[in-house]
Amino acid sequence: MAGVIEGELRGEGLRFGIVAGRFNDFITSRLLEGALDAFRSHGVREEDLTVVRVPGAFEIPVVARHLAGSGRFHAILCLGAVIRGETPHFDYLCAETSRGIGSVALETGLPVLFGVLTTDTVEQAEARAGGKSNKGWEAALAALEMASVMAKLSDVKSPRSNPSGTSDFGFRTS
Ligand code: INI
Repeated sequence: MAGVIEGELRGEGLRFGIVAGRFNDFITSRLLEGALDAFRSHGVREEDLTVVRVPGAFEIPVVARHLAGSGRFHAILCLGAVIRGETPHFDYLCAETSRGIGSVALETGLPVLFGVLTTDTVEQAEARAGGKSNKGWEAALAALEMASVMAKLSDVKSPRSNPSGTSDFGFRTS
């Protein structure tokens, strides 16, 4: 039987940093509310949630990097809204923002979640930032799951440090 490591959606004792762009605030504030609701309803304490607002999506990665390097958080959640109709720089902005956020995760080894909407129209953005379907909520659940997965992975002993070849989960690692 294969050993399977899966995250749980339990927020007790976990700390999250949230970086949210102010550009298109009528969308990003809804994503932020969705994310905060998701964290609170899964047991994350108010004092374990830190929100940093930044001007726009382009500024998200540098703040995410700062928070990720602080050692204070189990995961960082990035929220923003880039809407094509409003900028000729849409493709550059989306590419830079996603590349930057992905780099922070790989560089720091911390889960850094991508909750940045990239849509063609305002209507599409609104549909993803509503009460029923809210990408902020969804990204917060992914943050909870990833924080749990990473905690479990850090418990798995490598074969080198664990010559018996048995993990904490009872399955063989070598
Ligand atoms: N920032 C966004 O988050 N969304 C956008 O749609 C957007 N548009 O359309 O330009 C946007 N621009 C601002 C950008 O993120 C930076 O804040 C700005 O260029 C200063 O660096």
